Amino acid sequence: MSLPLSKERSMRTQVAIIGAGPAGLLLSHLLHRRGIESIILETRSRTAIETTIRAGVLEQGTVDLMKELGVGERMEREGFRHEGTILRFDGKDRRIDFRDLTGKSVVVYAQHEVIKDLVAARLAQGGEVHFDVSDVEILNVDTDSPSARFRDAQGEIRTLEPDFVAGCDGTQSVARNSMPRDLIKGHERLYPFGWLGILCEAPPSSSELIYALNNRGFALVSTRSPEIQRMYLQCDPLDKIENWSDDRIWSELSTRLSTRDGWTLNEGTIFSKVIVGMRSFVSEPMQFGRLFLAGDAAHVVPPTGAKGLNLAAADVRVLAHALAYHYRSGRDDLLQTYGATALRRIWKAQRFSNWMTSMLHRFPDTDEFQQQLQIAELDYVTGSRAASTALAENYVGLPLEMESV
Ligand code: RFL
Ligand code: PHB
Repeated sequence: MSLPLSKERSMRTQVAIIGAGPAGLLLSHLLHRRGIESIILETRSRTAIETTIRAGVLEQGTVDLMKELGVGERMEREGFRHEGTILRFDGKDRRIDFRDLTGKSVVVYAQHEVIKDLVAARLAQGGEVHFDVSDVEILNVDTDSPSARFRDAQGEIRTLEPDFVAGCDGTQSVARNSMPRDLIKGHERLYPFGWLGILCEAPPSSSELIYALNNRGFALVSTRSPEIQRMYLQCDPLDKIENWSDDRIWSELSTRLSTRDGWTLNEGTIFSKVIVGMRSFVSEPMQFGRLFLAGDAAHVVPPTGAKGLNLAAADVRVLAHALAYHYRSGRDDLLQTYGATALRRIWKAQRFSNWMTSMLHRFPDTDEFQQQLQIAELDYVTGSRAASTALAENYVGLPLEMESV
C-alpha cells in the first residue's frame, strides 16, 4: 500500500537508518563519530526497546566498540567480565579458559541495557530518533534519490530524503522485503527445538556461564546481576508457556544441570518466561542500489553461540567504514564490497552457532550412537588445547576483517 502524498513533510539526511536495535543505534554512533548525519526510524516506543529482554554476551570487539564510542561507562561498571565458560556433560564440568587460550574475554551485559546507553547518548548528542513510527516504506533505492516514507507518532506522513538507507530493522525487515524478490536468495535452517528463557530473583549459581548437555536436553545458566539470573532450557518450539509451571521449570533445570559432585542450583521467584524458536538464516545480497542491510535484517543465528548482537555490531563497523570512505573520497569501492566482506564473518558465525547448537542439544532423532558422538565431541573439545582454542576464539569473537583501499 502506498501512502497518500498530501500533507507530506520531508527531511534531508545523509543516512536513513531503519530500526533502533543494536545495529541501527551503533551505526548512528559510528557515523556521528565520522561527521556523517543520520536519522533513525523505529516502529516501537522508547520504553519498549529499552525493556525487551534478549541477548547477554558481548564479544571483546563489541565491548571495545562501546568504549571507543564513549558509551561503555555503565557496561564497565555493571557488566560482568567472564574469562571462561563451563561445558557440563556426563555429570561433570570442563572449563574453557578464554583468557589463557586467546588473551581475550567477554562481558555479560543485557542487550536492553546496551540499548538504553546507546539511545541516551545519541539523544544527548542531538541525534534524531523517531520512535513509534508506522507504515515505513523504502523507495527508489536503485536511483540516486532514495527515500523513506513513514507515519510519525502524531500520525503525520513524512519523508526522509537520504543519500543511503541502512536496513537495520530485524528479522521481519521491511528493508529486505523492499528489494526485488527475484534478487534475494535466502539460506535457512530450522531447528526442531526452541529455548524457554526465564529471569528470576536469585543469587548467581555460578561465576561463569554453564552450557549443559543432558539426556533430557540442553540447559544454560547465565546471569544479569547479583540479584537477577537468566536461564534457558531446550524445549519444543511449539510448546505453550502455560504448560511450564515454575515448579516444572525448576525441576527440569535441576535435572539437566545435575552433576556427580552435588552442585546446587539457586532457585527464586521467576518473573519472566518466554519460548523462542531457533533458526539459522542468511539473506543475500546485503545491498541493492543505495540500500544496505545489517544485523538480523540480513541474518539470524541460533543463540547458542551468543553471536547475533555481536554480528550486528560487526556489520555496521564494516558499513560505517565504507560510508565514511565514500564521503571522504567520493568512491564507492568499499560500499560495493560491503556485502562480501560482511558475509565472510557471517558465515563463520553461522558455522560456529550451528556447531555449538548441534553439539549441545538433543535432536528428536538422536540415537544412542549420536549421543555417544556428542559426548566424545565435548570430551575432545574440552580435552584438546587446539580444539578448546577453536571454541574460545570464536566465542570471544574472530578478528574483524575490513577491506582497505
Ligand atoms: P533488532 O534488535 O531486532 O532491532 C531491530 C529494530 O528495528 C525495529 N523495526 C523497525 N523500525 C522501523 N521500521 C520498521 N519497519 C521496523 N521493523 C522493525 C524493531 O522494533 C527493532 O527495534 O535487530 P538488530 O539491531 O539487528 O540486533 C540483533 C540482535 O537483537 C539479535 O541478534 C540478538 O538479540 C541475538 N541474541 C544474542 N546475540 C548475542 O550477540 N549474544 C547473546 O547472548 C544473544 N542471546 C539473542 C540471545 C537472541 C535471543 N532471542 C530472543 C532470539 C538470546 C535470545 C533468547
Ligand atoms: C544470555 O545471557 O541471554 C545468553 C547467554 C549466552 C547465550 C545466549 C544468551 O549463548
